[in-house]
Amino acid sequence: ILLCPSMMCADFSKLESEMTYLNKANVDVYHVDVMDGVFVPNFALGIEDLKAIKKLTDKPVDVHLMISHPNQYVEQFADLGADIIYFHPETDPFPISTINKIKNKGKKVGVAVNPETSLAYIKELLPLCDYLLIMTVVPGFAGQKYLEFVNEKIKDAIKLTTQFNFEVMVDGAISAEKVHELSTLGVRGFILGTSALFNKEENYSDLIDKLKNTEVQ
Ligand code: S6P
Ligand code: MG
Repeated sequence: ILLCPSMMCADFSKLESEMTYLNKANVDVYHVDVMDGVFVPNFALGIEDLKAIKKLTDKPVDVHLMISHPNQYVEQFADLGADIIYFHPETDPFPISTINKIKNKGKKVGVAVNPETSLAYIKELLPLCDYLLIMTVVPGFAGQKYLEFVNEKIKDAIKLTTQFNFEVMVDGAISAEKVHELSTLGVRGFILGTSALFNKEENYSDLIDKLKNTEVQ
């Protein structure tokens, strides 16, 4: 499984020490939430934050673009060193062009979908993406409640992975129990925020080791 710390939940007043501990823990991909206050009613990380995170690690970094007009910005994020670029087709009139821009930069393509977006809505994109990021909360804020109705879509998406070449990732209120339950179903990656990783008594390495041990053999 891939475990991806959601960096908007980290303490940015001590980013260097946060990243030192996360780097030592067995995390796989740093998850950088970018919000524009338009597509979602909040602001989160941006270009300067991505640069700082890149400086502090050699591990892969993704960007989750919760912004309008992602087509205009994906190349800039690729140039800044994002290894996986997730965009929301709900806000993109040119999703195939966006995918091609990401691919031409040699980066991995991630399609991110809101809880209410169906797989039918993105059927043309499924054969073209490397990762499908299924939101299990309405994007915008950390610390929300897991939306159980999305489980049906997660199961349907996993079935489609036999036909196409993408992996299923989940983002939103992912607890240790959810990592266990969903990895058993075939979900590959988990974005970890306040539910499983940040603001806990236990250190990052121990938390991550425990989560990795829930992996299906
Ligand atoms: C939400 C964002 C997510 C959150 C993550 C936080 O808009 O895309 O990546 O940061 O869901 O995790 P949690 O466990 O606090 O919901
Ligand atoms: Mg996210």
